[in-house]
Order: sequence, then C-alpha cells, then structure tokens
Amino acid sequence: MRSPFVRKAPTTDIDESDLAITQPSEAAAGTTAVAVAMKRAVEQMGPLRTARTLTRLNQVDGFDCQGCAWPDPAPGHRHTAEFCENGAKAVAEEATELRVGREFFARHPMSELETRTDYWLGQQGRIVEPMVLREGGTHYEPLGWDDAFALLGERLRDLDSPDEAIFYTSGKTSNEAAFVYQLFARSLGTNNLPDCSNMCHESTGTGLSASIGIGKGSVSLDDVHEAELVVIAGQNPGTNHPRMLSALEESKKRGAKILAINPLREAGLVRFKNPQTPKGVVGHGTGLADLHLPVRINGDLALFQAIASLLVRWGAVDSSFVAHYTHGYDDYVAHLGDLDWDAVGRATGLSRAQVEQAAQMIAGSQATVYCWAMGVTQHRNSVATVREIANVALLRGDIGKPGAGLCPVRGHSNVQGDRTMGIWEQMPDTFLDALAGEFGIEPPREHGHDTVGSIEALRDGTAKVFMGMGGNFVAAAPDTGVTEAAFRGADLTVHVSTKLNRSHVVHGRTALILPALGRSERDLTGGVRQRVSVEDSMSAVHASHGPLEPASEHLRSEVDIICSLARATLGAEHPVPWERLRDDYTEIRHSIARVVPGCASYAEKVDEPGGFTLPHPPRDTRTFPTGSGRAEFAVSPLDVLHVPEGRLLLQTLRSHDQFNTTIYGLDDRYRGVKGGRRVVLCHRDDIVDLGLSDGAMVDLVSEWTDTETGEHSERRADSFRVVAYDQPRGCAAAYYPETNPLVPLGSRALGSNCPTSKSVVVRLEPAG
Ligand SMILES: Nc1nc2c(c(=O)[nH]1)N[C@H]1C(S)=C(S)[C@@H](COP(=O)(O)OP(=O)(O)OC[C@H]3O[C@@H](n4cnc5c(=O)[nH]c(N)nc54)[C@H](O)[C@@H]3O)O[C@H]1N2
Ligand SMILES: Nc1nc2c(c(=O)[nH]1)N[C@H]1C(S)=C(S)[C@@H](COP(=O)(O)OP(=O)(O)OC[C@H]3O[C@@H](n4cnc5c(=O)[nH]c(N)nc54)[C@H](O)[C@@H]3O)O[C@H]1N2
Ligand SMILES: [Mo]
Repeated sequence: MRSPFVRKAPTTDIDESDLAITQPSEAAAGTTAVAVAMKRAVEQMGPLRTARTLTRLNQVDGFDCQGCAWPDPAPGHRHTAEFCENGAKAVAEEATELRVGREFFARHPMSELETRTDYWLGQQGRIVEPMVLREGGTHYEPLGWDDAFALLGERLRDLDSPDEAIFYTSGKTSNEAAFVYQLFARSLGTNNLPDCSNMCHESTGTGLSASIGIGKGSVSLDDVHEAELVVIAGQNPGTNHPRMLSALEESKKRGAKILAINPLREAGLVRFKNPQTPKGVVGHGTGLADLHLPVRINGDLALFQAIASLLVRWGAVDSSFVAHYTHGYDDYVAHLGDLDWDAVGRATGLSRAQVEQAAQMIAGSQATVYCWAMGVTQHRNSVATVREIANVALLRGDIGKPGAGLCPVRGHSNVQGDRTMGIWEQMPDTFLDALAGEFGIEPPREHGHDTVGSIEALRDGTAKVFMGMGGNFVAAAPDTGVTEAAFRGADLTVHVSTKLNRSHVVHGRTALILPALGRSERDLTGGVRQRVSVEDSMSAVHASHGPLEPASEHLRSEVDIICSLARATLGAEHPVPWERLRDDYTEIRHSIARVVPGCASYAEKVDEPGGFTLPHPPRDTRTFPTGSGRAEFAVSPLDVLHVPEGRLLLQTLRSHDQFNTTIYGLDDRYRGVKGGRRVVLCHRDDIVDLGLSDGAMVDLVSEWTDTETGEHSERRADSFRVVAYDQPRGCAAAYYPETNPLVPLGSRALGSNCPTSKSVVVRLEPAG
C-alpha cells in the first residue's frame, strides 16, 4: 500500500489564474526552508524513505546530491543534514513513489501528451520500463531491453555516416557513464557530443582557457572560507546553490566582505538564515552583501573594465605577479586609458561613485574570490566578460594564493566531470590519442556539433538520430519553435531518462525512452554493488553510492545502457571490452586513469574519504598552460547593448521551485510569486512608460536582427502577467523554459556559441 503522505500526480496543468503576488523576501533559507524541504520530501517519498535518503545525502559514504555542483565540506566538517531545501526537492523528485508504467502510456495518446506542460509530465512519476513510439503510432508501447538495443543499433549502423547521429549529455551523468558514452560515440565514428554546458558555462570554459590555460575555476572551498572579499556576479545562490550560503556565512564570520553584482536584489545575496544553526533558525540571520550593485543586464564587461581602469589608476596592481606570471599588460593598460565613462554609465546603469565603491573593495582586499554563473555567461559578450573578470584577478594577483581565485559556479551536479571525461565536440588530439592507445580504436578527429550546431543539423536534415543521456533538450534549448520542428524531422529520437519530459512527447518519426536508475538508487549491474564518481565545481572528485531500492526492477544504470547498446551496435569483435566495462565499473576507472589527464590511480583515489582534487596548474603552482606560458590579459572593446525605444532587455531565469526544465512547484517564494509562472518582472516606471499597468496581461515579442545577414525576425510567447519588481530601468525578467521560444537560435555568445538567454530584446504587447 502506498504511504498516505504521497501526493497524487496533478491531473491538470498549471492554472495561471491562481497566481498571487506578494512582497519579495530579504532573507533566504531559515526554518521555512527546512519545513518546505521536509514537506516536499515526505509528500513524494513517504516518511521512511525520506529519513533513509536525506541522511545519506552528501555524506562521505552516501550519495552526491543530484542538484547543483557546489562542493561538500571536508570529511569531519559535514553537518548531519548536509543538504538544502532545493537539494531535498531534487532528491524527492527522483525518489517519488509515483510510477509511469505501460498502463499510463496506454491511457494517454500522444495527441494529449504533447499538450502537457513539463510540470504535469514530470509530476506523473518515474518511468519504469523501456517504451517505443513506432512510426505513425498514437501511443508509446513497451518493448524489451534487447529489442530496444537492437532497434537503435540497427538505425545507427544504417546511417550513411556516423555524423548523422547526435549524442547529447545533460550534467547529471556520472564520470563512468560519461566516459563510456563518449567512447561509444567515438567508436562509432563521430564527435557529435553536445552537452548542457554548451548552454551554460561554455563561455567560462572558452574565456578561462584563453586567459589562464584551463577552463575551470581555481578555488577550493577553503579559499571561499578564507577570502577577504567574495564577488558574486550574475548568480542567485539562495535558490540555485543554497549550500553556498553556508560557505559565505563562514567567510563573513571570519571577516570577509561580499560584493553582489546583479540587476535583482536576490534574497540570498542580502541576508541568510542558516537552517543548520540555532541562531539561523530563530534569529535575524547573517547580513551577506556589503555592497549590491544593481547592474543593468549585460553591463558586466563594462563594469569590470571600469574597475580595472581604476585599479591601474590607483596603483592597486600586484606588479610582482603581473611581471612574473602575465602577458599583455602594457596593451591592456593602454586600452584602459581610453575608457569612456559615459559608455560605462550607459552599459551598467551605475554611477561612477558606485563603480568606485566596488573598485575600492577589490583594491582593499588582499585575497578575493570571484564567483559567477548564468548572469555572466549567457550574453553575446560573455567570453569577453569572463576574460575581463580574469583581467581584474590578474591585476590583483588573485590566482594561486589562499583565499583567492576564480570561481565559476557550475550548474548540474556533474557537468564539470562530464567534460573532464571527454564529453565535448572538440576534445584535443592528446585525449583522442590516449583513447586510441587504450582501446585500439580510431577516434574521428574532425570536431562535432555543439548544441546549437546539433539543432541546425537536425533542422537541415544532415543529422537523423538524436540520443539524449538525460536532460530535456527540446525544452532547454533556445528557439523552441525551431528546435521542436528540428526534432520532429528526425528519424529517431532516443532518451535515457528518469522522468517524462517535453523531449519525449515532441519526437522523431520513431522514439525510444530508456529508463535509467537515478543517483539515489542501488546499482547492482553485473551482480555486484557498483558505485560511480563525480566532480564538483571545484574539481574535487569523489564516489557516490545510491542507497535506495530502485523504482522498478526493469531499470538499468546508464553505464549498463550505454555498454549494452555499444555491444549491440558494434558487435562482439569490437576492440572495446564493453561487457567487461559494464560488469565492473572499476575497469572503467582503470581506463579513465590511463586516458584522462590528472586521473592517475583514479580507481583508488575516488574511494578515499572525501575523494581527491584534480590538478589545476594556475591554482597549484601559478603555472599557466597557455601558448605563451603566462596568464593572458585580454583586450576587449567595451560594448553597450543597444535596446531600441519602447523595448526591454529580458533575462530568462529560474524560479525557486524548479530545476531547469523540471518544475517542482509553482512558488518563487523569495520573489513573492506564488501559484503560477507566466510573469514578466518589470521596473515600475517602465510599466507606466509602456502604457501598461501592474497586473496587465501581455504577450512577449522578441525582436532580433542577425548581424551577419541583416535579417530581422520576431518570436512570440503569449500571456504573461506584468509584475512591478525592483531592478534597473529597461530590464525585465521572466522564467525559463516558458520564455525559450523568444531566444533566437542565431543569437549566441561570440567564441563559445552559448545562446544569449540573458539578453533578449522584447516588446510587450497587450495580450490579444
Ligand atoms: N534549485 C535549483 N538549483 C539549480 C538549478 C535550478 O534550476 N534549480 N539549475 C542549475 C544549473 S544547470 C545552473 S547553470 C545554475 C544556475 O544558477 P544561476 O546562474 O544563479 O541561475 P539563474 O536563475 O539563471 O540566475 C541568474 C542570475 O543572474 C542575474 N543576472 C541576469 N542577467 C545578468 C547580467 O547581465 N549581469 C549580472 N551581473 N547578473 C545578471 C539574475 O538576476 C539571476 O540572479 O544553478 C544550478 N542549480
Ligand atoms: N532560456 C534559458 N534556457 C536555458 C537556460 C537559461 O538560463 N535560460 N539555462 C541553460 C542551462 S544553464 C542548462 S544546464 C540547460 C539544462 O538542460 P538539460 O540538462 O537538458 O535539462 P534538465 O531540465 O536539467 O533535464 C531534466 C531531465 O533530465 C532527466 N533526468 C533527471 N535525472 C536523471 C538521471 O539521473 N539520469 C538520466 N538519464 N536522466 C535524468 C529527466 O528525465 C528530466 O526530465 O538549460 C539551458 N537553457
Ligand atoms: Mo547549467
């Protein structure tokens, strides 16, 4: 019998007429967060499973949270409850007792499912057996695993070229699964390995690789604790990385200052009530940000350039660091000499006094950690912006010393690990050589498609099969209209998934769903208890052991699915020992040790308590693996994003009740939005100037001109309620993925090809 606590799946979709707006909160977390976490967990999992699950979350012998990539404290320094409200929601989402079995699919024709929101689809429960939608079929039907592998294997073998297949990865995939997945794609003969990172921190990877020679952050959790100043730009940790707030509280306790750079005054940036300390539960909490700069959307490049110019002017430069470790300083200083303060004002919306105040905080700190996330990476100028942040760190010598460094805060819990394991359409030849040497295969050398390239290839018919290792490509990708049409044109779309989502109901001519074990579940592949490993945002790698009984006996692990598929596709004669890798993941770890740089003795090291940290030359020894052997100052033109009269610059962001396209609930508690999602937050005066009123219903129309072709195009998303919300003039915010139809496929960050989801020019039309 099912626990009486288990909530029923919703029978209807979101009813936006229930929407209610209240005042935004100042403080994040505290008792409300604990209460909400427990309520959600018990509703989904029942009390026993909740207790069993949450006590193992992020513990040394437990499992890694499926939520964000924020690191765990060292063993011995962890709380009994080392998780946050949103981590608990992520776990409950996976450990739900609701099931989507063959009866569900028999009851719901595709004509109905394709009208459902991701909220409804995801809340129906865990998928329990492989399903196929045959060409022209009206319903998904069950099929056996062997038949599923045979079908997919045959389609892959029949392609004219392996480059007609695309292998996407979302960032929850473990290192072991990621390693065999890229090995399979390359054994087949393609580098088409797009991932969610292409829409996320790609600008960080591109920018940092050019500036410091490695695309990852240079800090440890201790550095955050020991910093004198923590800069947080374009990130909403109270919602998306709540455990970061505990680290910031620790830094504050030791005297650190915090500088928040964000168009919105996000609750977690202002004040924090730690649910894990008695004071945090009952008291007023810790004030976090010492200075909040309400930067105009897209103004960060100008802001950091202006800060750099002040640091140089004031002589607040670590000249010894610059002389020993950097290249390009003179050109950079010459460029800063031409700084146009009017342009800085237009780009940032900030006064010179505000910029000077921020620069003084940086000049006055001997150890600064610079954090950033999507508010920095999803713009046309994002690579340049990341490099400008790095420029400031270089001026201050803030790399490779305690309490200082660059800290891109990653999204998905293993997105960084997946890239380390070779999930990238352009892995360097050194990696491919090692792969060839280890397995006796000949990996292709030509670069593959990234996310945007994959959509274009599907749209143009040059790609025919899409396989997703987790994720929800159709909903997460930009330009929903174009992406959905591209998907529908595919011969075959395949998803390895835990829950139903939009990418299963917008599909190719044939579609397959292959249901996988989640990270919270026991993995007995090959008849033994397997574990996997993951890498967090600070390059720390450790093992993860799922404690729970699987949602169904038919589920298979991602490693099992990939290796079995590879065996079915490539045959028994293929040089990679697919079955051996599948039956003992330690074999995969031994191969990782020989192929992936920095992973010597991988199998042994992941099992040490707390795991190990991958080498990072700039952090470890101030060695910069760039062409010049030094950290590179970047000279970037200061740009001001032009928004035509009567238009707003829209950012698409996350509410407090979602994980990317998975919608947990309908409350964005800290921002005071309850019971609905179709809102557009605008400045009070802009609402008046546009002839609208608070509460009015509008359609959002994005306007975009392709700079290469000069072609102008418009995209629409209908029925949003206007909500007056404090932010710089000319800016607006609305939730992703409802706004993805507005993000043009052609609008991408220069250098990284990341869709510009945080700067969409829109006009608001009264809803028709
Ligand atoms: N609970 C939960 N946790 C998550 C996720 C989730 O959906 N839910 N998603 C995960 C993933 S994959 C990721 S990548 C991360 C995302 O973590 P965030 O980057 O925090 O996510 P967003 O909601 O996109 O928030 C972007 C922030 O940047 C600000 N911003 C927007 N434009 C600009 C700008 O031009 N300049 C500056 N300075 N700020 C700007 C916004 O106001 C907002 O505070 O979180 C991860 N963790
Ligand atoms: N407009 C706009 N678009 C954006 C963004 C934005 O800020 N604005 N952010 C971008 C960012 S940062 C990212 S990272 C992408 C996210 O893009 P994705 O990673 O593709 O999307 P998710 O919503 O995280 O994927 C959720 C699905 O993953 C599956 N899943 C969950 N857990 C598991 C598991 O353990 N195994 C397997 N096999 N499947 C699992 C479930 O079926 C679930 O429905 O979206 C990007 N898109
Ligand atoms: Mo992300």
